[in-house]
Amino acid sequence: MHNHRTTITQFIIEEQRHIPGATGDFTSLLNDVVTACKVISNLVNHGALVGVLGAAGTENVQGEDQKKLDVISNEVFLKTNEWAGHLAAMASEEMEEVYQIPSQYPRGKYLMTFDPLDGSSNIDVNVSVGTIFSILRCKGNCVNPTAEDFLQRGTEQVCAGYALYGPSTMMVLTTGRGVNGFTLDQNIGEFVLTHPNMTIPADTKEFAINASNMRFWETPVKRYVDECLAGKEGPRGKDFNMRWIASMVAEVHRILTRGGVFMYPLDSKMKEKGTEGKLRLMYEANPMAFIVEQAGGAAITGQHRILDIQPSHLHQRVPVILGSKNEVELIAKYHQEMQ
Ligand code: AHM
Ligand code: MG
Repeated sequence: MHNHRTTITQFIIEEQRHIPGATGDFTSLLNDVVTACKVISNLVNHGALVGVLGAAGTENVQGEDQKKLDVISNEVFLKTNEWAGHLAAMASEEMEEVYQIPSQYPRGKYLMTFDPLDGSSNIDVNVSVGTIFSILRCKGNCVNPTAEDFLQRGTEQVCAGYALYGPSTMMVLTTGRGVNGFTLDQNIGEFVLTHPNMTIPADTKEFAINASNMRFWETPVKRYVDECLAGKEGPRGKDFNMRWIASMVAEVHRILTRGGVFMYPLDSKMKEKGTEGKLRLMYEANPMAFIVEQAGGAAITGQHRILDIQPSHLHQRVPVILGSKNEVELIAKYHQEMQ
């Protein structure tokens, strides 16, 4: 007998049935997001064969060098999502201004923020990269939304997700009713539910941080990592393992799969430069925090829960510490003790 598998389309339609008054708009929007991720996955897979690797020769709003694939993925995301009438506007890590829906298309009731290709500094060395997105309701001006309309707390997100372009392409989603993971079946061109109800173990023996910044860390982070490194003989009484992929999507995916802690904390070098973190609140921290919390984990800046932050600007950066709940709570305690 044929073994029925749930496709992402079926899953989203069934999810929508739980939303009172839902019209099908949201299902349709998510289908377009899925299509965009499939297109990007295909480009990433073919890499040098289709000439998409290497530098674009431009900088984004953050002053970071853009890769060709950053620019192409951004374009794919915009074009795939602009026409259907579900969105009022989009905002991308790669674009300074809010992207208005072209005038020939109808406007919808949702806003979307995205990082089209996170971890793209890894792309030329063929390490996993991903796309991160977050969907908000448009509450104010839905004709020509401004940056202000996007500045909603992470708790307001309707949906968040990421696509991971790794050995297999996966899509992981939450609409606030748990976290589910889908794997792209290349033979049928559909994402299939393979990881229902993903949960993060509360304890872990694994942490992820860029240790080259160690001399700039603040005391609580230094204390936490030192105690992990002290292993069995130290205050934690167990040996820890360390990982750093430099690709947040791959890092969060590992944590969703087997637990762990990911940290990109505030440090003295950032403070000197006048920035408040490395990762971006609207494109990276909020969607990942929503997913991690929905999977039973926690996500903080050190001092605060990420999802509670009232954003002050579109490209705001924040420190990020997320993953297994008990570990994140311990790091939060170390921060409180410092105050
Ligand atoms: P990006 O959006 O420009 O790719 O930057 C975000 C990435 C994250 O995926 C990753 O965790 C971090 O930057 C790695 O930073 P570093 O190179 O300092 O280790
Ligand atoms: Mg990014």
